Amino acid sequence: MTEQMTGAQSLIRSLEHVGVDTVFGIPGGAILPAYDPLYDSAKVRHILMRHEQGAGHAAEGYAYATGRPGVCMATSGPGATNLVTPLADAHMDSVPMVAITGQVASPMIGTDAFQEADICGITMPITKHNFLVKDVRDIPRTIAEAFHIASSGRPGPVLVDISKDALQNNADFVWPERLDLPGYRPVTKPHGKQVREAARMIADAKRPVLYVGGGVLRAGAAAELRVLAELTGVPVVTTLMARGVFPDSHPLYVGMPGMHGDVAAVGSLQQADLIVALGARFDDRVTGRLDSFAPDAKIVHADIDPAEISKNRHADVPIVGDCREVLADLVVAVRADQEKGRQGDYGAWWDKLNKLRTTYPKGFDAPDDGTLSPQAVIQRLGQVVGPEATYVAGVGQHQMWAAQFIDYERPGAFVNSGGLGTMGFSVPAALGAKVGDPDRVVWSVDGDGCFQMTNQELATCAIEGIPIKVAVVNNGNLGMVRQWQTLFYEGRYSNTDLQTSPLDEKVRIPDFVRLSEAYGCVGLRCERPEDIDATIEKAMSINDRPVVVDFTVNHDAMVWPMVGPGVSNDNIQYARDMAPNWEHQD
Ligand SMILES: Cc1ncc(C[n+]2csc(CCOP(=O)(O)OP(=O)(O)O)c2C)c(N)n1
Repeated sequence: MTEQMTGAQSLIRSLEHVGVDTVFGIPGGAILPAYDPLYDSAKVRHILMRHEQGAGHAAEGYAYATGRPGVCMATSGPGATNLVTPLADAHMDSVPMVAITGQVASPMIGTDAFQEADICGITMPITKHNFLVKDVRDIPRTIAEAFHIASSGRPGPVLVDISKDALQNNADFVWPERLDLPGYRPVTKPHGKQVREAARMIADAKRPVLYVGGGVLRAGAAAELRVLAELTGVPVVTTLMARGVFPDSHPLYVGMPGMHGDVAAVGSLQQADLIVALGARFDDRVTGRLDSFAPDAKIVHADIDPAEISKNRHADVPIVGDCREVLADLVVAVRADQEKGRQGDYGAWWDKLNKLRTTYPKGFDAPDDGTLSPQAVIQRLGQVVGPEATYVAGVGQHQMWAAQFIDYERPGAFVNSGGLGTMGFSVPAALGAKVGDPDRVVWSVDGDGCFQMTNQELATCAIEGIPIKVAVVNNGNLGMVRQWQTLFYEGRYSNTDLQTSPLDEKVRIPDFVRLSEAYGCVGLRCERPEDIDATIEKAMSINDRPVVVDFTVNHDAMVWPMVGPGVSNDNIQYARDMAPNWEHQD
């Protein structure tokens, strides 16, 4: 039996149907009809955010924590445009997300009506797909399709823009029996021939590397990856987006490649004769200057999105498929080869990589003026809190240090904005991650610049009972930009001093401790190396409220190693003006 209801009611009913338990959003005129039945829903919790950008990042954090699409909701016009940044962020990092926006009534569309914005047009290049719904009868089917598209194939953000009259009109609620999406058929099962070819190349290679990207995380393929690595003995590098998918403590783990990657990981790709890229996209932050990247390597490239393959680097063996299925099939193919006596010999390769690992380990110099070293703060945080917590970074130096100095042992332990590099991601994404997985300790590791972009969501955390913990790595500056000014602009620090921890200590604008307290959180400050552990332990002991720690740190610390922008990976610097000696390694 069908039931008559308003479009708004059918929207909420549809969300319930697809299993949504949380929506992050802010109401307004055009979406207001939807907020009315939401008030009555026993299944869907709405979390009232302070900014739509926060709602979008919270949805992303929720998706990271649960593997299910995060949902955010906004009104038309400015509400919808405030979602642009998180949509672009989710698109770049393949985060499943459904954004629902209100649109002005359909007769008003195109008239420059109050709070009208063509959000479908605006977000066309930064969503996996988007829908404009003007007919109340289309709402259930569109919601079903949106969730299917967001979470299948290469995950991504889908926007559903619904006109106000569609929300207000009445229709029978009809849930679609099956989805009819012509042209949308993600290939998950890889071709056997290519997989066998890849296995053969792994056996023949002398210097192979598994280059593991975020696609392996999204595919939930950590277990399969480990089996393949252990079966073959091939070294593993994980990108920024894949940190934790392979345990840092594993002997086959060589590190993170990229602009601020480990020397051994960067060197392994540069000197490889075979790169098996799994759910990775040869991002410029990984390849450095593309024309000098891994000159001797043959490429096996596996990805669920055929558009990624050979986009930046030609693939000798292209494999289209879900990384979990690709890895599972590769394991079978490698085993079959090994039973026939075909097995790679990588002894000399490992000797070389081990030498790189021991010669160029991760490290940092402690400041000699008694101030806190940001790397030490982040390293101790990881050690005291441990690998079961979720760490959510902002963007900048602290993000790189969080990637470098916290040991990740499980998939999903590190959440960050890799592709878009979005300042303001951390606090709301941590909020979303905590809602999605409330039993886990969630630490936002943020910069003083990033924190000032979205810290109003601390109010949301305090009011909604979402006890995240925030470590503000407060160097008083837009640190990463300042680092580039140091290196490339002769130390001319144009517009990077934020005055959040001035060296003369007179005024802090804002004072993060007092700001946090004003938001209903506990605010702590740590300024001396000997207080780091006690401060972290104190923060860990508070679980009924959000906690913010202002770690006031040295202003001059820099992120090393570094491959300069537009520079070849061969020229990675281990520290300022210090390059590894590759030849010496032979
Ligand atoms: C929204 C946005 N605006 C500007 C930038 C450029 N940017 C990259 S890192 C950075 C500085 C970040 O400063 P802070 O949050 O204090 O972190 P730190 O580098 O000091 O650790 C800036 C401005 C960006 N990535 N995102």
